[in-house]
Amino acid sequence: MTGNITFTMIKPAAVESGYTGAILHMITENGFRISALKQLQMTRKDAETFYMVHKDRPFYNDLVGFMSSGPIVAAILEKENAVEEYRKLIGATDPGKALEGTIRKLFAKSVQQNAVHGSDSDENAAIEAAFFFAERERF
Ligand code: 3AN
Repeated sequence: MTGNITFTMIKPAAVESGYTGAILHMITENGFRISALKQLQMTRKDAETFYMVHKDRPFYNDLVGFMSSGPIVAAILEKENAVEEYRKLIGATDPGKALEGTIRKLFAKSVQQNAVHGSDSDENAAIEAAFFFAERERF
Protein backbone atom coordinates (compact mmCIF):
# COMPACT_ATOMS: atom_id res chain seq x y z
CA MET A 1 0.00 0.00 0.00
CA THR A 2 3.02 2.32 0.10
CA GLY A 3 2.19 5.49 -1.78
CA ASN A 4 -1.54 4.99 -1.35
CA ILE A 5 -2.18 6.19 2.18
CA THR A 6 -1.75 9.37 4.14
CA PHE A 7 -2.63 10.30 7.70
CA THR A 8 -4.60 13.38 8.72
CA MET A 9 -5.82 15.03 11.89
CA ILE A 10 -8.45 17.72 12.11
CA LYS A 11 -6.90 19.97 14.76
CA PRO A 12 -8.64 21.06 18.00
CA ALA A 13 -9.65 24.57 16.85
CA ALA A 14 -11.27 23.23 13.68
CA VAL A 15 -13.12 20.51 15.59
CA GLU A 16 -14.23 23.09 18.17
CA SER A 17 -15.47 25.38 15.37
CA GLY A 18 -17.67 22.58 14.01
CA TYR A 19 -15.73 22.11 10.75
CA THR A 20 -15.32 18.32 11.03
CA GLY A 21 -18.18 17.44 8.68
CA ALA A 22 -17.25 20.04 6.07
CA ILE A 23 -13.59 18.95 6.07
CA LEU A 24 -14.44 15.24 5.80
CA HIS A 25 -16.80 16.12 2.95
CA MET A 26 -14.01 17.92 1.07
CA ILE A 27 -11.75 14.93 1.62
CA THR A 28 -14.21 12.42 0.15
CA GLU A 29 -15.30 14.79 -2.65
CA ASN A 30 -11.65 14.91 -3.70
CA GLY A 31 -11.44 11.17 -4.17
CA PHE A 32 -9.95 9.98 -0.90
CA ARG A 33 -11.36 6.88 0.78
CA ILE A 34 -11.50 7.10 4.60
CA SER A 35 -10.10 3.75 5.73
CA ALA A 36 -9.93 4.62 9.47
CA LEU A 37 -11.55 7.38 11.52
CA LYS A 38 -11.92 8.45 15.17
CA GLN A 39 -12.24 11.42 17.50
CA LEU A 40 -10.02 11.53 20.57
CA GLN A 41 -8.05 13.91 22.78
CA MET A 42 -4.29 13.43 22.76
CA THR A 43 -2.42 13.56 26.05
CA ARG A 44 0.46 16.02 26.23
CA LYS A 45 2.79 13.03 25.97
CA ASP A 46 1.01 11.80 22.80
CA ALA A 47 1.48 15.23 21.21
CA GLU A 48 5.14 15.42 22.30
CA THR A 49 5.76 12.04 20.68
CA PHE A 50 3.82 12.84 17.53
CA TYR A 51 5.70 16.14 16.97
CA MET A 52 9.14 14.86 18.17
CA VAL A 53 10.73 15.94 14.85
CA HIS A 54 9.97 19.55 15.80
CA LYS A 55 11.31 19.32 19.39
CA ASP A 56 14.04 21.90 18.80
CA ARG A 57 11.78 24.40 17.04
CA PRO A 58 10.69 27.50 19.02
CA PHE A 59 7.00 26.68 18.51
CA TYR A 60 7.23 23.09 19.82
CA ASN A 61 5.87 23.69 23.35
CA ASP A 62 2.96 25.79 22.16
CA LEU A 63 2.16 23.31 19.42
CA VAL A 64 2.12 20.39 21.86
CA GLY A 65 -0.10 22.38 24.24
CA PHE A 66 -2.50 23.31 21.45
CA MET A 67 -2.70 19.83 19.94
CA SER A 68 -3.55 18.29 23.33
CA SER A 69 -6.01 21.07 24.30
CA GLY A 70 -9.16 19.40 22.95
CA PRO A 71 -10.45 16.62 20.74
CA ILE A 72 -8.97 15.97 17.31
CA VAL A 73 -10.32 13.79 14.52
CA ALA A 74 -7.75 11.32 13.18
CA ALA A 75 -8.10 9.51 9.87
CA ILE A 76 -6.23 7.36 7.39
CA LEU A 77 -6.94 8.35 3.79
CA GLU A 78 -6.43 6.21 0.72
CA LYS A 79 -5.86 7.45 -2.83
CA GLU A 80 -3.18 6.97 -5.47
CA ASN A 81 -0.21 9.17 -4.52
CA ALA A 82 -2.07 10.05 -1.31
CA VAL A 83 0.63 12.07 0.51
CA GLU A 84 1.22 14.51 -2.35
CA GLU A 85 -2.43 14.69 -3.40
CA TYR A 86 -3.54 15.44 0.16
CA ARG A 87 -0.89 18.12 0.68
CA LYS A 88 -2.23 19.80 -2.47
CA LEU A 89 -5.76 19.67 -1.06
CA ILE A 90 -4.78 21.10 2.36
CA GLY A 91 -2.58 23.93 1.03
CA ALA A 92 0.45 25.68 2.55
CA THR A 93 1.32 25.45 6.28
CA ASP A 94 0.73 29.22 6.55
CA PRO A 95 -2.95 29.74 5.64
CA GLY A 96 -2.04 33.22 4.38
CA LYS A 97 -0.10 31.46 1.61
CA ALA A 98 -2.60 28.65 1.00
CA LEU A 99 -4.31 28.68 -2.39
CA GLU A 100 -8.02 29.41 -2.82
CA GLY A 101 -10.16 26.33 -2.38
CA THR A 102 -7.71 24.50 -0.11
CA ILE A 103 -8.75 23.21 3.32
CA ARG A 104 -6.38 25.56 5.13
CA LYS A 105 -7.50 28.58 3.10
CA LEU A 106 -11.09 27.81 4.07
CA PHE A 107 -10.76 26.66 7.67
CA ALA A 108 -7.39 27.67 9.23
CA LYS A 109 -7.06 30.43 11.82
CA SER A 110 -3.24 30.77 11.91
CA VAL A 111 0.03 28.95 11.13
CA GLN A 112 -0.34 26.93 14.33
CA GLN A 113 -4.11 26.51 14.21
CA ASN A 114 -4.02 25.51 10.56
CA ALA A 115 -7.08 23.24 10.59
CA VAL A 116 -5.46 19.95 9.58
CA HIS A 117 -2.29 17.89 9.65
CA GLY A 118 -1.17 15.94 6.61
CA SER A 119 1.75 13.48 6.47
CA ASP A 120 4.83 14.73 4.60
CA SER A 121 6.12 11.38 3.28
CA ASP A 122 5.02 7.78 2.73
CA GLU A 123 7.29 6.71 5.57
CA ASN A 124 5.75 9.18 8.02
CA ALA A 125 2.24 8.33 6.84
CA ALA A 126 2.82 4.70 7.85
CA ILE A 127 4.34 5.70 11.22
CA GLU A 128 1.57 8.20 12.01
CA ALA A 129 -1.23 5.84 10.95
CA ALA A 130 0.21 3.13 13.22
CA PHE A 131 0.55 5.63 16.10
CA PHE A 132 -3.22 6.24 16.10
CA PHE A 133 -4.84 3.08 14.76
CA ALA A 134 -4.68 -0.61 15.62
CA GLU A 135 -4.97 -3.06 12.70
CA ARG A 136 -8.54 -3.88 13.72
CA GLU A 137 -9.51 -0.22 13.30
CA ARG A 138 -8.29 -0.09 9.68
CA PHE A 139 -10.52 -1.15 6.81
P1 3AN B 1 2.78 20.95 7.92
O1 3AN B 1 1.71 20.76 8.96
O2 3AN B 1 2.33 21.82 6.77
O3 3AN B 1 3.43 19.68 7.48
P2 3AN B 1 5.13 21.38 9.59
O4 3AN B 1 5.29 19.89 9.63
O5 3AN B 1 6.31 22.22 9.22
O6 3AN B 1 3.93 21.81 8.62
O7 3AN B 1 4.64 21.88 11.01
C1 3AN B 1 3.86 21.07 11.82
C2 3AN B 1 2.92 21.94 12.58
O8 3AN B 1 3.65 22.84 13.39
C3 3AN B 1 2.05 22.83 11.68
N1 3AN B 1 0.87 22.15 11.20
C4 3AN B 1 1.74 23.98 12.59
O9 3AN B 1 0.64 23.69 13.44
C5 3AN B 1 2.98 24.09 13.44
N2 3AN B 1 3.91 25.10 12.94
C6 3AN B 1 4.75 25.00 11.88
N3 3AN B 1 5.45 26.14 11.70
C7 3AN B 1 5.05 26.97 12.70
C8 3AN B 1 5.38 28.31 13.08
N4 3AN B 1 6.29 29.01 12.40
N5 3AN B 1 4.75 28.85 14.14
C9 3AN B 1 3.83 28.15 14.84
N6 3AN B 1 3.47 26.88 14.54
C10 3AN B 1 4.06 26.30 13.49
